[in-house]
Amino acid sequence: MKRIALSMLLASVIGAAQADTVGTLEVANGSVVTFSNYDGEALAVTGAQSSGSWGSLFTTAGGYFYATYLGNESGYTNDFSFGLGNGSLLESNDTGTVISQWVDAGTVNFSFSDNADLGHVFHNGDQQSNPFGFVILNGQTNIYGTFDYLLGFNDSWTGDADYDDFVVGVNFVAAVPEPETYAMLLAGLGLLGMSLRRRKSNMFD
Ligand SMILES: [Ca+2]
Ligand SMILES: [Ca+2]
Repeated sequence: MKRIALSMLLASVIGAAQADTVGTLEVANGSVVTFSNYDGEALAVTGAQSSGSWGSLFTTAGGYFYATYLGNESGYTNDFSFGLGNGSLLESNDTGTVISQWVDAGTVNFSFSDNADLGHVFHNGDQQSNPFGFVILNGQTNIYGTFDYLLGFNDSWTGDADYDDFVVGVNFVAAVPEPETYAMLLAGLGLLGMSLRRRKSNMFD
């Protein structure tokens, strides 16, 4: 009986530990949006785009969020950027530049900024105001890597809706338990085993 109880406990503990390691990047409040004239620099690596979704990105567990600069289409005095934690991606960066940030489960804290014309800062989760905001495009593999999603920002200064003014590829890697977690788990199981053995030997005292 005790052996069954112990194996059940072991299975549930291991199951819980494994559940902690599984986390994904998901779209919240998504709704389809269509657009045209996606013709930014990112075209060369992403192909033509004509639809995506509104919404925000959230993670189901803690982990590392990666953002890769894929290109922009800006002119005149435009100056766009992408912020993630203390890091940012700028127009002056080389395409392929990557920044990363630890994120807790929930809405990912990133933003797009229009630093010139309108001075807008648009955070993930803000109410989108067509055509100002960003669309979430399907993930893909291109010369810069494999991405969970592509994000296309539109600054709307001219009222267009092409969502190629600043393009970022994003990835999420869920946290893996630290070795200490496993050490504590094994130590706990060891104590349990000792107490069971002690009880068993007491039966024969
Ligand atoms: Ca635009
Ligand atoms: Ca554009």
